[in-house]
Amino acid sequence: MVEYKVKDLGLAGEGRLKIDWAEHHMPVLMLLRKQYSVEKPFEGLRIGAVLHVTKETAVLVKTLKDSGAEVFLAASNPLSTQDDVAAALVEYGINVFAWRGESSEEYYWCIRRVAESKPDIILDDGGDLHALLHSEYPDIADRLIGGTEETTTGVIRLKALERDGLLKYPAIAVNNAYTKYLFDNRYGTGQSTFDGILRATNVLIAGKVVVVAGYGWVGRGIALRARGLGARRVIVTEVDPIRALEAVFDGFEVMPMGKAAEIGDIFITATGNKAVIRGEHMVKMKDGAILANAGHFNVEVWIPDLEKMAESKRVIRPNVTEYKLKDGRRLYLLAEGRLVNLVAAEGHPSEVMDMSFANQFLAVKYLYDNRGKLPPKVFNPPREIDERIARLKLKAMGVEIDELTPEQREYLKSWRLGT
Ligand code: NRN
Repeated sequence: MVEYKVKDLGLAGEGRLKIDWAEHHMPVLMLLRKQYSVEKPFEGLRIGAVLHVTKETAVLVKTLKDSGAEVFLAASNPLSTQDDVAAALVEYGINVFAWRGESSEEYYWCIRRVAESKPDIILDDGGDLHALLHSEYPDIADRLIGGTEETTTGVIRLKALERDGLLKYPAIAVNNAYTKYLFDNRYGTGQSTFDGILRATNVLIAGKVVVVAGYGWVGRGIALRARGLGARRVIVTEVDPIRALEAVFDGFEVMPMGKAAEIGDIFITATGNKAVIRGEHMVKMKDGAILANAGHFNVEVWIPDLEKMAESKRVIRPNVTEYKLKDGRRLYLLAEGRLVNLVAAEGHPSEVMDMSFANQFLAVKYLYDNRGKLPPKVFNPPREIDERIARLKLKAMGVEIDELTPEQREYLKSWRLGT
């Protein structure tokens, strides 16, 4: 008997079409499903997941279910759920508690359903489930085989739990797999962020001044795509001198937000930190400046300052709130400051989530195969998982590479052979 709370089961038909589309663009995960739906390694296992409920996540959780697991799923953001996909997953036998537009009480109600399902292994995106289990369900956290974490923000929170000696189970930082962050964070977010901005505003990027706060893998991808879409200037702001230097040598302008605020047309935050764009910056902004966030939580554009400065506000387009300031200037906040790619668009394309979620699947298998043997620490995914996914992806793309000759293998191992 499937437990669920979704917007409308009647949307399952549309959801199935979206999932079919995603499955056709996720060859690596489908290969894993082909193998493990026969072997059924997760027979009898209860898996709790807090992820963005999208067509790509559907492919992952269907694969986990086909591999024998019972899956409980809640959304890792109150606004990112694709309701038709959620309906199709219930129809498929997944226990889903997710709908677009959850209040924060409802958001936590859904995550609690997953926590209280007594999972053996959990998957998280952003760390809210890890934090909730440690703070309010210690008995469930104690019996967990382990957990995974999808994104940079969540890994930072897991590391903090480990540093404070509180982490109760082994955790795999899926975000840190090469085949995750080099592709998902950089190329996925680079494209999906502009997908969200364009669907929400339909503005022309060409000729505009785009300001990117944060030059991590996400910021690198966004700056790259801003350049590709013809932005007149791409300005990066940073606090880390090394990343700032890299941005300079990558050909982007670098300056403090206090200066960028005066010239930017479109501001995109990707720092994982709070209050990156504050009132002191907003007061300097041009009439019509657009504020968007690509980070996990809605704290990077400091909304309380915007609310304080505004004389009035209105939703001028779906996912676009117009804040009218006392001097008549208007600032536009996208997606209520939440991650614009998943709220105003569909998140990253399936091709890149194919690798991220192949990492999630194989991380779950690694935790299960090594149950009881791993200490309560944060681990990067084993190198062999990364390489297996890269090889499968190359094969799926019809790309062949060279093999080391025995002499080369010997050469790389020896210190004697030189010039
Ligand atoms: N389409 C998507 N489905 C998607 N796009 C980005 N993400 C998605 N999750 C499910 C996540 C990325 O892996 C959001 C996370 O914050 C990021 O690490």
